[in-house]
Amino acid sequence: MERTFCMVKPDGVRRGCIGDIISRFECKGLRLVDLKLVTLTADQAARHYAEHQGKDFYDDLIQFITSGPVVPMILEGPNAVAASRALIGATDPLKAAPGTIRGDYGLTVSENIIHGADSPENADREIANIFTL
Ligand code: DAT
Ligand code: MG
Repeated sequence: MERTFCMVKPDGVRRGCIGDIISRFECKGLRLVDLKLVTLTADQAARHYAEHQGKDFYDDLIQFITSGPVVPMILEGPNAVAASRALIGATDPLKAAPGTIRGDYGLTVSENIIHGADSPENADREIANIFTL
């Protein structure tokens, strides 16, 4: 059994998509282990997106992810990382297939509704950053 970390971003919360998104994960068979509604601190946001530091979109990304409440969650199931990434779809909602969360709910890469960890190691690190610290 594998655990992953996903997080409804501020645009998803503002637009009232929390329930629909959680429902998709549940219907897929992933078990919800924990979730909460919080606004990330600047430090949490910087740690969460450390790999993108220095990129041209980094400042906007930090501004956006701290702009309102998010819904971080821990999901569990066989191949939870790959399964959740498949449900979420490509980073750019314009390229994400219809039927994926980003393909169905998003329009722009800078506000793409949801985050999903890309490896079990990053999932553990992201869970520690946002649920433990
Ligand atoms: P993903 O969220 O699919 O793992 P990523 O890790 O490459 O994608 O990027 C993290 C977030 O940064 C992404 O969800 C949205 C934002 N982002 C990525 N590329 C971008 C770009 N070219 N312009 C603006 N925002 C971007
Ligand atoms: Mg990523």
